Formats: sequence, C-alpha cells, structure tokens
Amino acid sequence: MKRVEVCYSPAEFPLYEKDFEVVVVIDVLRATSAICTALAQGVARIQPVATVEEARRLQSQGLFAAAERNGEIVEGFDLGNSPLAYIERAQELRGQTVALTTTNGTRAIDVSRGKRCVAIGSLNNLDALCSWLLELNEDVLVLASGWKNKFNLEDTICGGAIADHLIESGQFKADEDSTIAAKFIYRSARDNMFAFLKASSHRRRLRRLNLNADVKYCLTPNNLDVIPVLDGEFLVKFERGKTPIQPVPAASHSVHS
Ligand code: 3SL
Repeated sequence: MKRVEVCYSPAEFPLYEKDFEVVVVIDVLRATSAICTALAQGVARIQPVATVEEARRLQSQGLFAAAERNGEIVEGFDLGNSPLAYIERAQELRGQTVALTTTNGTRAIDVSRGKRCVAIGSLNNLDALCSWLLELNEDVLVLASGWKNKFNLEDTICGGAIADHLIESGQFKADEDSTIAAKFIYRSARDNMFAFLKASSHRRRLRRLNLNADVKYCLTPNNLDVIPVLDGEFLVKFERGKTPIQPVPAASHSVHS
C-alpha cells in the first residue's frame, strides 16, 4: 500500500518531506492553475524563480517574464499570474520559455527541489494528475503553497481531492490527520467550491482586485489534461517516454467521481 499525505504549507514541509520522493505542489489560486494552463496553451516551458530580481534578470536577457506579488502584477512586467491571460495571449506565447515568480506558488516549488519528482497539481488537471499518480504508484506528498506559510482553504480542498481519489482507489492510504482533515474539507466543498470559499481570505483578496473570473476558472475541475513536472530548472509537460520520470506501466485507472 502506498501513502499519500497533505502538507499545508512550505513551512511544514520539513516535518513531512523525508518519507517522500514524489511531491505534488498545488496553488489553486492561482499559480499552479496558471502553470497548467500556460503549458496546455502551448508555452514550451516555465522557469519558476523565487525572486522578482531573478525574473527581472531573465527578462533583461530577452525571456518572457511574469511576476506577481500579493495578487498584482509587479511593475515592469506585463504578465502576472492569471491563467486567463495565458489563454488570451496563447498565440504570442506559443513555444516560448516564461520565467515566473509568484508570492507563494514558486516558493513551494523552490522548497521541493531536490526531490526525484516534482509535479504540479490544480483542480484544472485533477483527474489527469490522479490517474498519473496511480500509474506512478509511489508515495506522494501533496504540498499546499498556502499563503505566506499559513494554511489556506483552496489548496486544502485540492489536496483533499487528490488524497480522496488516491485512497478511494484502494492503492493508497493516509496516516496524517492533515490528510484526513483535507479529505473531509474537500467532501464538504466539492458540490459548490465557489460558494464554499466565499469568505476565504484569498478569494476576498482576489475579489478586491476584480479577479473573480480567474477564481471561477481556477475552481473548474478537469478542463486540462497536462501534468507539469520539473525537469532541471524548467517545468515542462510530462510526455511518456520523453520526460525523465517514468511511471511504472499499469492498467489505466479512471478516478473521476
Ligand atoms: O501566491 C501565489 O503564488 C499566487 O498564486 C497568488 S495570486 O493568486 O496570484 O494572488
């Protein structure tokens, strides 16, 4: 039996990480939803960077660069963290490398470096990701990006969804109370996530910034089938036989409930 656990923030990562070589980073609002969307729309690769300075340096070398802090596009950049912007600008960005820094999501990716497999999850690619994890058949740690190292509801819902799907398959179990709690929160929220999150801190923050359309998009399950994985410095689409992590071949599973 394999294990799946949900860790609520990068600050708690050291408490969980030692048993895991496969980490799934999630930041539903909005970094990992934007990453999945960008790659699905034809961006060739994304270089996640921890600081705005690093994004500026790459921008000065001619790379497309995207930077977000506290929900807003950082001055000097014309792309932030909106998944809808990657759809609107798909033509211009097709085949490009985009450097990306965000408040929490790229930080969570950064703390996961060094693991054998770092994958990117969101509600948008939930089903595809869970099928792939079942095929991979290894212990999985889901790392929520949270907000400045604090717990947040939307990542907990997504982490709970991943854990629920994997546990329901009969192939995975969970030991940690954080995982059991995430699963219950997902089950309470799944029928109307938008309403469930109405009072949540980041939804309120994004509402103040007029980003409700982004929120609705990020809370749409299973509109994408890409699985972004870290390949060296870059996030790329997982491609069977091409990308270095090879899931153990197995019968395909359907996890859609
Ligand atoms: O924290 C992050 O990485 C971002 O996803 C935050 S925001 O949704 O762009 O405000």
